[in-house]
Amino acid sequence: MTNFSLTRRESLRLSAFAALAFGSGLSFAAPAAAETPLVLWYDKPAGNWTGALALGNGRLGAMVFGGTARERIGLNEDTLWSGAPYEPSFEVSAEIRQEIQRLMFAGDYKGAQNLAEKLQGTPNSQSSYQTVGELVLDFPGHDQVKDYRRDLDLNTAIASVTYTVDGVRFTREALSSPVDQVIAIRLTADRNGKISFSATETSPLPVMVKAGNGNEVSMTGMNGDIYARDKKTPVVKGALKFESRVKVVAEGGQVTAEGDKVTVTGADAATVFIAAATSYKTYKDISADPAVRCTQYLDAAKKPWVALRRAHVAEHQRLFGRITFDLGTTEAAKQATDQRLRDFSKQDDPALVALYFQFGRYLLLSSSRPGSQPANLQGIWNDKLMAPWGGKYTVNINTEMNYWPAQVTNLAETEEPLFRMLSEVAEGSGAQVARRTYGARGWVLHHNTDLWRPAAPIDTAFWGQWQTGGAWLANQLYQSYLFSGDKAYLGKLYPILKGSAAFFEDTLVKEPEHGWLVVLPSNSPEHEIQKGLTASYGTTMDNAILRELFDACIASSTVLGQDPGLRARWKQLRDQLPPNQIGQAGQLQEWIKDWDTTAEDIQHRHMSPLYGIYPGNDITPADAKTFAAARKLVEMRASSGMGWANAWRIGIWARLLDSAKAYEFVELMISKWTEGNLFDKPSVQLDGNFGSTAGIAEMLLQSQNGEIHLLPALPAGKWPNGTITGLRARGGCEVDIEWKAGTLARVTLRSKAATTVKVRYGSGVVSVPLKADRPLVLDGELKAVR
Ligand code: FUC
Repeated sequence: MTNFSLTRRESLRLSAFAALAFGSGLSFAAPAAAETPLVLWYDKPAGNWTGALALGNGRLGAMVFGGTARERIGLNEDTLWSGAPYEPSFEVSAEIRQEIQRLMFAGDYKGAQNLAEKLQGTPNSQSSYQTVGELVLDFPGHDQVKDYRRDLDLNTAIASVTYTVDGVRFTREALSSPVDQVIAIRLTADRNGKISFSATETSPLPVMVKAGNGNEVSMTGMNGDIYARDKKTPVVKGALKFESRVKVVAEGGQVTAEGDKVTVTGADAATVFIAAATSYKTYKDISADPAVRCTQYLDAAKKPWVALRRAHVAEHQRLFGRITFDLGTTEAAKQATDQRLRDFSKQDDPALVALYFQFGRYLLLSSSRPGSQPANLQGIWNDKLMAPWGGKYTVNINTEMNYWPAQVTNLAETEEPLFRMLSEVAEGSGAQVARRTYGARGWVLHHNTDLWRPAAPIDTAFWGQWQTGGAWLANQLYQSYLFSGDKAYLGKLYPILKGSAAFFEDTLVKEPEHGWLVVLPSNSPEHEIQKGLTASYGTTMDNAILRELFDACIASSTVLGQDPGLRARWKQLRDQLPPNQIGQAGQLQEWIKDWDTTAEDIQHRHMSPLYGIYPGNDITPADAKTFAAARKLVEMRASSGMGWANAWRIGIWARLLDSAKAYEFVELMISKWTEGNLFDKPSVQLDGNFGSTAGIAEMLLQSQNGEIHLLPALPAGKWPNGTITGLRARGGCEVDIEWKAGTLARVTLRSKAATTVKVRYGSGVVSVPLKADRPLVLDGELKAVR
């Protein structure tokens, strides 16, 4: 099914034309911004990392600064992490577990938390994602330039820089190709013989940089060690080799390779190819040869620029182009992107919302593709050796949030690395930790993992002693099945779900007060009950996650016709979990006891107890009392000092069907929590981008309650007219929505298989049969028009 609109076809033709033109050394004046709404553009080079423009093919990341006399391009390869394969678990005695339980039930939470230090992994820190370094291009004489412009076109995933020096117009285009597995840069000028530059690479890791082969520079090195929490003591020695190799192909002029540089003089045009690879094969095997890999990548990419570019653009658009989003364009859209961000609260600029929404999709596609590593805290873009929080997979919210847009915004393929990571955790460390630390079957994952897939609790019990990270991810992947209806996928997922359930079957304990079954010891991620204390049991988030997990197991085993004998047991466990409780302030309780009003940080960033509203579906409008209590809790939480935390609030408010509040957080994200290059702030993590994109989608379409709910939280005053095409709903349906003057005008539904769907708009609900691959159009009153 193709979703390309006319504009997209036109833009495809335009890009193909531009490719030909650039390929032949011609260049164009910079297009006016308003003509190409999916472009981020700036009139100056980036001053720092958060101004640079991100490119990625899932595996290889590039940050393009757009300098003139010196261009720096930050380089990342998604398997360059510190350390080497390791397993952090060890035997913990049943007596320790029983003593923790005794202390908890006796009300000595602090004592229980202290004893839970004995459950933390060895090491109790994890690996850091590490930068490869930078490609450096020096252009002699390009200090004073005129008519400068740099941009990133989300439609083509190409970053361009154009400027004039001494009457010559120079153009550079950069891309990270998912097809050819290289980063490539094309340098052209509007006069022959004007391309002169040198290229080299640098890295903060100990490396050897050497020119050779007539037109290449290779940078070879080793990764760093994993450090203890003090960030000084090495605990796992680095053992991963890596290489990045640059190859320069010029048309005309001269190319020399000497010392640590390749130099091009007087060429008509040139293409710089950058390959990067490590010795990582799997989380257990690091025996690959990065030099061989670089050679293979560079050999395979030996193509004319036009062909490389065309294949790149086509593959990017195949996925990115599935959604179009138009909220209208105002004069504001003519400004440079950084200016629009600064002025967002002061002017009407709905097109910036559409750009920001699409940027989240762009980042996900650029940092997670089949075969790559999952998007980490920074996607794949990191300029440090010790990234903040290690740039890890923090699974008490951040990694999940990265993937919230995957299904609803029609990028299902991006989930493959996440799914693969989860199976690796489940078969490896997750099972080891379950057995050794808890004496249980199945598998468990605590609040972080990394390239080596460790599953033990880490940091300290305060942070790490939370057992439902794996179950949360398993639930999220089960949701993918609800979107696609793909039974083969469910068949592969089922052992992960079942293994997660098995762990809790063996470890849930009965609390004495009500006889409920609880996860113990646990916490409500990072939220302090009192200063220094997070340890608890039976937290609201754990209960909601486990209800969904057992439900998913029952449903999957039914669909797949497996394990009929386990269903009754899962149902029984599910029904004995603590129910959602309403506290004295009328709020949904975060913990098993009503501690919310006295908790350390009432505006805590994590919205863990609201998991049941979003992204989960444990609390629905049908349960009006709990739904109202959830709303009360969000009100108490107000806003947060972290970007991602505000992004989460968009989705929650959308699920609470409050368009004004949801919009308030969209506005807050764009005006306050977004860097010049559209990265989430603080820019050390990109989850806020992903969470915002997903949240905006939730404002326009929801499908968690067995019906396709159109425009459930549309801020009609802010976005009076709009069209979004290609959103996905659970049940295998694709949905295009058009609204005018704040009300639904038209909806188109498509499904690959014949099915009947329920469609809701406001209080109106209709049930419509869909034929396979035959779009059905309904009008604003939900009547079929053809
Ligand atoms: C969680 C959050 C922090 C940060 C870190 C990566 O621990 O509480 O704010 O996002 O993950």
